[in-house]
Formats: sequence, C-alpha cells, structure tokens
Amino acid sequence: MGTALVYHEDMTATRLLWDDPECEIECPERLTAALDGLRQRGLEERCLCLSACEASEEELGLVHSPEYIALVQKTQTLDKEELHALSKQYNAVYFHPDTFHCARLAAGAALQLVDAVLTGAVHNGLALVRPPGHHSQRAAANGFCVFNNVALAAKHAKQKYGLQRILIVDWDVHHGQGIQYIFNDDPSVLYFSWHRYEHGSFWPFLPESDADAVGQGQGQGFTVNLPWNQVGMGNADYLAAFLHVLLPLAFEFDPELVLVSAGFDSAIGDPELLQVLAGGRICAVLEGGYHLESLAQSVCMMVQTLLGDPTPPLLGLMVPCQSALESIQSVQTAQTPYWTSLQQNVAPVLSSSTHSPEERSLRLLGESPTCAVAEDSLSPLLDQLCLRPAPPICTAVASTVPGAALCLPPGVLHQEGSVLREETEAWARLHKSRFQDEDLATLGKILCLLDGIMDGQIRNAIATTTALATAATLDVLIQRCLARRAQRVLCVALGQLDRPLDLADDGRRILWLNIRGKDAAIQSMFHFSTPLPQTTGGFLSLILGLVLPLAYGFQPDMVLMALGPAHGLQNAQAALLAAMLRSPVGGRILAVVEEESIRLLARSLAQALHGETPPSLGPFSKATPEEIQALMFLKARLEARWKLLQVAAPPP
Ligand code: Q9C
Ligand code: ZN
Repeated sequence: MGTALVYHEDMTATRLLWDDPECEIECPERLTAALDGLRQRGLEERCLCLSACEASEEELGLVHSPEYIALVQKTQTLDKEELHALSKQYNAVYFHPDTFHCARLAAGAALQLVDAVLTGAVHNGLALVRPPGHHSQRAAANGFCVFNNVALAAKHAKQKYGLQRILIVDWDVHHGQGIQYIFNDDPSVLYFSWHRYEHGSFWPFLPESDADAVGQGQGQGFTVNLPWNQVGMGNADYLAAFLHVLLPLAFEFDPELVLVSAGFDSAIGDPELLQVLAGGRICAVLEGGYHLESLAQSVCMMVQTLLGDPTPPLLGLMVPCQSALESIQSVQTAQTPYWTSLQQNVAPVLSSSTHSPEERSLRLLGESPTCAVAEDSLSPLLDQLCLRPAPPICTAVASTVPGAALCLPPGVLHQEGSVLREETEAWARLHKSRFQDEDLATLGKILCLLDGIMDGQIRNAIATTTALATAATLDVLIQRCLARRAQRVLCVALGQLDRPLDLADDGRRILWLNIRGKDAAIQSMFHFSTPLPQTTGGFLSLILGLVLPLAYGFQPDMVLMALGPAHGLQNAQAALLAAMLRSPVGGRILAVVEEESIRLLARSLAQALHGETPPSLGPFSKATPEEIQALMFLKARLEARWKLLQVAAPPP
C-alpha cells in the first residue's frame, strides 16, 4: 500500500506547431521536468509506477459528446494549417497530430489512478499528464484542455464503484469552469475551487467563477468558488481558506474519494491537510503549472506528502490579508444556507476600535495584540527541519505498559534508551513531590525520546506515564525544550492538567491550550482553556476553527500533546488531532498519555503520527449552542492576536 504514479512518455508528444505566445507555455518539458525532479530526489522509486493506457471512447463518453470525440479524433489526420484553423475556434487551445493520443492517455491515466486507489492497490497517487483537463467541456476544448480528466475520473468512480460522494479540490490558479459545468446540478460531486479572479478581469473572465455560483437544482451548495481578487495570496490566505471553508465543508460532506485538480500555477501543493479525508483516498491529477522549476518542486513536494512524509512547516507572517478575508467571507455568505458547519463557524467581528474589557486587561498585562512572531524569526530548529534528511526513526514509543499490549503498527519502534540516571534524577528533583521512584526509569526514556526528536533522530513519539506523573512529566518536558533552545513550544493538554506555574519564561515561548472541564477561560493570549465538545461538529470546529489556526499562527518548533487524567478523548478524536497537528510543526510531536487509556489509544495514535489516515469520527452531528458559545467566546477574544482565527473581514 503506497502511492501510485501514473505516467506515459507518449504524453510529451503533443506540442505547439506555430507561433502563439499564449499557448507556448503548455510544453512537453513540463512533464520531463516534473519527472526528473522526482527521480533526482529518489521519489519515483518509492512509488508504484503505472504506465498509462488510453481511455476508451466509451469512457470519454462519460463526459463528452460523441461529435466532439469524433472531432478530436479527426485531428490526427489534419495538416498544420487545418490544425491551426481548428484551434482558433476554441479559447486558448492548440491541436497537434498527437493530441488525440495524448489526451486519451491523460484521461486514461486519471481513470487508472482511480482504479488503483479504489481497488486498494494503493492509498493515493498522482497522474502526471498533459494535456490538462479542468477547462474542457462536454463539447469544447478550452484553456489547453481537451478531455476533462478529473471530471471523467469522478464519473468513472461513480459508475464503476457506485461512489455517492466525491470531493474535487481544484487548486490550479485558474477556475476549472469545465468541471463546474459538468457537475453543476449533481449533489454527489462537491466541486471546490480557489482561483485568481480579480473581480472577473483574470482569465477565463467568467461571472460564474464568482462565489455566488453555488450550483443548480439538486446541486445547490455543491459548487464552491473562492475567488481571489488580489494577486499575491500567501500561505496565511490559503490556510485560512483551508481551515475556515474547505475543511469544514469537506468533513461535513464526508467524501468517499478526493480528487485533486493539481495545478501548480498557483502555489505549492500541500495535500497534507486533505489526507484526513476519505480514508486517505486521494487521486491528484496534474493540471497547469508552467514555471518548470517551480512545477518540478511542487510535484516533488506533493508526492512526498502523498507518501506520508511531513511537509516542511509554512513560513511567513501568519496574517491573512484583507482581500483574502473578504473573499472568504463572500463564499461563507453564499454557502451558509447549505452547510451546517459554516452556520456554526461564523464568529462576530470586532472592529479595530472597540475592545472587550477582557482584551483591555490583557493589554494591561503587557500582551501586544499584534502578532509577535516575525517573518524572519524562524527558529534554528525549524531551519534544521527544512534542510535535514528524514530522521532514521519515524515514530518511537516509550511506555510503562508492555509493548505487546499496545498492538503497535509495524514501523513504530520501542525506545529502550534512556538519558543518564543522574540527569533524570536532577530533573525529577525539581518536582520532588510528584515523581515516585518507580517513575524515574520511564522519565529517563521519555527525556531520551525528546532529545531524539530535537536532534532529528526521531520524527515523533508517544510516551506513557502513570496518571499521577503526567503533569510533572509534561512540566519537565517543557523545561527541557526551553533548556534546549526550542523557541516556541505548543502544548495541547487534554484533561486535568494545569499549566506549570513555575515556568521561568516570559510566557511567549509556550502556548498552552487546555481542553477540559466545563467553561472556556482565558488567562492570557498564550494560556487558555476550552471544554471538549461532545458532538462531531463541535469537535471539528474546535480543531479547525481554533487549535489549527493557533498552531499555524504560533509556528512552534515542538508540539507536546498530553492526554492527562479524565481527558475523555475518543480514539478517532485523538488520532485526528495528532494527524492534523503534524502539519504546522513538520511532524515533530511528542504525545504523553496517561497509562489508563494508552491501551485503547496507542495503535491509532501511532498510526496517525506515522502518517496514516485517522479513523472516521462517525456521522456528522451538529454542535450544541453551548459548544458554539464557548468557541465564539475564545475566538472573539483571541483573534486580536491570532489572526488566522478570523473568519470574517474586519470593516475597512
Ligand atoms: N490572455 C491551465 O492552466 N491563457 N490552463 C489566458 C489570456 C490561458 C490555463 C491568457 C490559460 C489557460 C490548465
Ligand atoms: Zn491553470
């Protein structure tokens, strides 16, 4: 089980035969550059490589009219002048005598990828194809696209495998209007696209690319357009779109398969956040991407992520721009009638001049409301992470419970090493009353795990402690992180765990979020608590609407996830939380679990840390008013500092 790469060299055959500056960028070198990149980085050999076969005429007929298929077929025998004349009848299209063959291979590759994933031969995969597909329509070529590869893949998945819910994520910089038209009234295919729009002045200049196009008839709410109206959207803007629009809808929709129209003419493709959907069944199909070097890099990054390697953490100031927030708000306004998850997500907007009393007192406490995490202040630990090769050990476990009782997945290693006894004792002495003698051996191993992660020997780890020692262990771990010059440590503490009071820290290197008890409470912009929601809707809102925006905004170099006494987290919840926390920290997580619940949690937690898809949370259930209220309370007060929490544009 792994990642498929579907390709055929013949797809480099089609090329522009005349002078046309608009079309010349869609060139054969796009595929060779992408493939060379994969080979150089040793990624191709980690994939299951499948040789593409042509789609049959019947398969093409799932989307295209017989007349159009016949017309494209006829181009095989046309001469250059005839090809040129025909091309001019379409918008931004060129034909070549090999176009029909290539376009059938491209469509066939997408179908084969769906087959490989849905038969279980692989988890996920990428089809490296040209010509691209997402602009192509039932009876028209458009925007370099001849057959609509991704639309065909969706129809094929419905027809051959009886799928009822397919999510298409189109992150090409252009709107895939072809896909939108094909599934406009079809509620079984949720089409999500973000694209450069500039109020309609960017190609393909269509009013139906705007946020108010939501689909028709039964399909209303199943077309989701997020138009960007300014150029230069960055990581924070895309993240806000992922966390506040795409993922809430995607979890509510609960797709059985995710298709990605992976155009790399926009930004670096990061499917990591999508991998928690549809049991990890993701099929990515290349669309645009014309800067050869950036295309090759993005394709490599994408394949690496599909293979389960964590992506390097995102850089930059994590503040979405005003225009992005406006776009996000416009899609929320258009889609809220159709999606429960959006109805509960919209937080009140604080105008910049009014501050709640709590906020004012926070200011008095010396908390600046502006983001202190500067663009260029990435920690050396994070730099290391970006430059270093993958750690030799992926996931390690140190446990008070015998390994055999934990049913750990293959590839997860038991930690037997320990730091020196004197060192362990010295740390324990700081917390004398809270460590028993018999805890010391475990503590030594846990410290060794932490060192392993910080030195790049281990990617992430799970440690168990006795219920009594959990808080003290966490305390020691935080202090050791700081002693080892971690610049920012994110602690997500579940259950009855108090923030250590004696921390010799200015309070900004540690972000402490406690999920416990009944009420939400804020001690500072770096220290707060919230109840654990009991509904799936509430839990997802907590993760997507609060935990992840904070985690991405804080840019930690280490995440400590602690499941203390009475944490109340279910298996699937713990796995989802761990899986999603990997992304903002490049996988560097140490999970500390009290031993009562480790037998139940160890396996899925280890799988999630290891890069496998977490089990489903179960059917979507609406958040309760109390759950929404607690979240709104926190978000409204924290968004002054943590800008990724914003879901609505502040008044200009
Ligand atoms: N002057 C894809 O990325 N160029 N197609 C428009 C207007 C056409 C893009 C320029 C862009 C087609 C798959
Ligand atoms: Zn494009």
